[in-house]
Amino acid sequence: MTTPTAVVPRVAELLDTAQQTVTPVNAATPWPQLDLDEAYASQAALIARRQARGEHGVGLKLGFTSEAKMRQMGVDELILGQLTDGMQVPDGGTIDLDALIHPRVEPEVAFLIGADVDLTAPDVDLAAAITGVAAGLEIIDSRYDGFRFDLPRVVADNTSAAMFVLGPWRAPGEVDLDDIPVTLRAEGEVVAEGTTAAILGHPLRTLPRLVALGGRLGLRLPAGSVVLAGAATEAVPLRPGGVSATVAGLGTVSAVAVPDGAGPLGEGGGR
Ligand code: OOG
Ligand code: MG
Repeated sequence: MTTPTAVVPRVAELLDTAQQTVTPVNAATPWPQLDLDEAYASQAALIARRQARGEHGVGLKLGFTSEAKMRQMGVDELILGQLTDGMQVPDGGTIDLDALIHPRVEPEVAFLIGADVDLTAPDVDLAAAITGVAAGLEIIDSRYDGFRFDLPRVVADNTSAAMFVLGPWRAPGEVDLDDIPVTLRAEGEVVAEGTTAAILGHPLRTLPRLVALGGRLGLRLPAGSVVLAGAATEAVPLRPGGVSATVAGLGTVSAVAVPDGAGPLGEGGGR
């Protein structure tokens, strides 16, 4: 990693403010050129700001592990983002659309890491540390106008991470993740379909990639951490109403998106 430059705190502040004010960074905003190292440093600074507000890291996510996602977003490299407790919505819980700019939802496979893992250690066997597998929903919400970015920008924006929901954990020995149908539903209707094979051929193949990327960034996964392996399908716009993801044989996870104005900040609250 290069030494963080002066652009790093500035970018973190712009993106943090965009998220907190639910206002995208528009194309007119003066924007420094970032290389990928500076982008990951900006992401770390963004997470540090959230931690300073009392949030805690709860895991890591990978992005662009499927062709469908890479094609949709026009990028071709796997990326890593960080999850905090402030982003987690309980299974069956409510997603406040007031807090989101232009949210999209995608189905995920999630892993529970049962032991402390230092990703910088040599010969890390992350698969051996898995104690749970679950279906997940990820709500992504780019802080950039029009959901448009290049690779450094989406990395700085913590890979568009906004919220996530986890289904019930299953023991890893109980589930087969090889080429399993993945279905995303909104209001009961199928809105995206794929297979776990779309995730680098098999979701477990994401783990060495996570170790390589996370190790380079000096990250650790304490016992109890969550890993999102990356969406198997394109993301779809999140509309008011129920949304669910099902990974056949693994389980279903759901949430309800509550329309703008219906939350506690609507009707007189406002922002
Ligand atoms: C970036 C997030 C990608 C995934 O599962 O591939 C991601 C984006 O699409 O805005 O989370
Ligand atoms: Mg994702």
